Formats: sequence, C-alpha cells, structure tokens
Amino acid sequence: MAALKALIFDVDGTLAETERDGHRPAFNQAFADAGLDWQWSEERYGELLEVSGGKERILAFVQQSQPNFVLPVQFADLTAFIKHLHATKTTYYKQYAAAGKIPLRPGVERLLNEAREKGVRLAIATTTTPANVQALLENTLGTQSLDWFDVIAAGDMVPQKKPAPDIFEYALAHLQLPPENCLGFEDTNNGLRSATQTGLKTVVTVNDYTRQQDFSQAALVISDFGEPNVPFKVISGQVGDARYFDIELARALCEAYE
Ligand code: XBP
Repeated sequence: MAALKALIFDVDGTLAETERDGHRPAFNQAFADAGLDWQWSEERYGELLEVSGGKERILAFVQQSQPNFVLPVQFADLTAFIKHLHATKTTYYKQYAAAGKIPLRPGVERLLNEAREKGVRLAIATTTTPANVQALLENTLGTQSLDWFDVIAAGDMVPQKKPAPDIFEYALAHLQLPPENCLGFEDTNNGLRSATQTGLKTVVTVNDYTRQQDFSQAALVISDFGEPNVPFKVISGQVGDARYFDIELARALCEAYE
C-alpha cells in the first residue's frame, strides 16, 4: 500500500473558477485594448478551452474564425502579436485577482491547510502563466502561501501543454516522488489525461465548463471538495461515509493505488 506523501493540484477550474471569471474577461479586455472586435462569450470560450494555453488558444481562434485578420504593421509576425495580446491579458488577469474577483473554490483552503498540518506536501501542475498562479495565491491565501508549495510547475516551463504529461512529470521529478505516493487533482479531460499518463491517481472536481467531459479514468469525480456544512456531491467513485474531501479520504484513495 502506497503512503500518501503529496497532493498535486491543477489551478484553473480546480483551485478557482478562473476561466469564466478571470481569463475570459481578461482576454476580451486585451482584445479591446488592441482595437480588435473579438469578444469571447462564455459559450465560445467553453469551446476554445479545448486548446490548452492562452497563446495557443488565441492562435486557434485566429486560425478557426479570423480568415481576414490583418497583422498590425508594428508586429513582425502573428506570434509576436499574440505574445503582446497575451501579456496584456495577463496584466488584466492579475488585476482581477488583486481586486478579489477570483475566489477559491469550496474546500480548497481547508484542504490545503489540513495537508500542511498533517505533513502532506503540496505541488501545482498548471498550464497557466506562473504570474497568474502567484496572483491567485497571493490574493486568496496571502503572500506566504507561495511557500506552501514545494513545486509550482506552470506554463512554458515544459515543452508540451496538457493533455501531454509534461507538467505533471515536471512536478513529480521536482518532488522526487513516484506517482504512487501522490494524488492529482484536475477539472478537465485534458488535465486528467495529462496526470494519468504519469501514473498519477487523479481526483476530478467538475465545473460548468467541464461536467460533460469524459472522466472515466478518474479515481473519483466530485462536484467540489465540499465543506463540513456543505457536503460535496459524488459523481463517480467510492468515498465511504465522507461528506467532503479531506486528507483521510486522500490517504484511502492513495493506499488503494493498484
Ligand atoms: C488552463 C489553461 C490556461 C488558462 C489560461 O490551465 O489552459 O491556459 O486557460 O492561462 P490549467 P494562460 O492547466 O491550470 O487547467 O493564458 O496563462 O495560458
């Protein structure tokens, strides 16, 4: 039986509902600043979320639906223009986080603190830009919270983005732990595939953008981590008589590792 030694968290959609409340409005603000009439509705953004990575998502959007796009003269090429748009978007995202517009999902703060109390290590494996992770954590859990995580694997730190396993492999390598001693947390099929390819047993917390996706490879699928007075809903998997996700349940899932 494998002892639980670390929890590895995705960020967007898992720690917080960042896509709908943070990234999407930030993209739209950056497009407006650049004089573009591009506006991503909640629905359109849901479709574009198939593509991991903000820069990659803008490129996919241009290729899919902007055949008449004309590159502004001051940019050498489309890549340079997308980089500029994405940097502006990141600035807005950080402002939204600083304004408290991106709260953590239910149970996240409680679970992180319980893990720290019980000596379970913490790590992050996300596609988003490192500055966004910092802004989210600092403005929800405080500046010190960055030190809670032994590893923050993010963005372009790895060559390939989810569903490739690179970012979880990076996190495991820097934790110096085998997957059987860890538990992954994700909210998307792309993320689940990224995590499970490394051998990580993975828990999925669904959200409005992802609840219809395929999570058949997940160890457990729940509505969110829940709280003692606001229980989670179990969508698939075994939780015994647990009413919210805690370290005891994490240990049980990890020890059941095949
Ligand atoms: C989700 C992503 C990210 C964000 C946008 O990341 O695909 O690209 O949507 O962030 P996660 P950037 O792995 O945490 O689910 O614009 O910084 O890429």
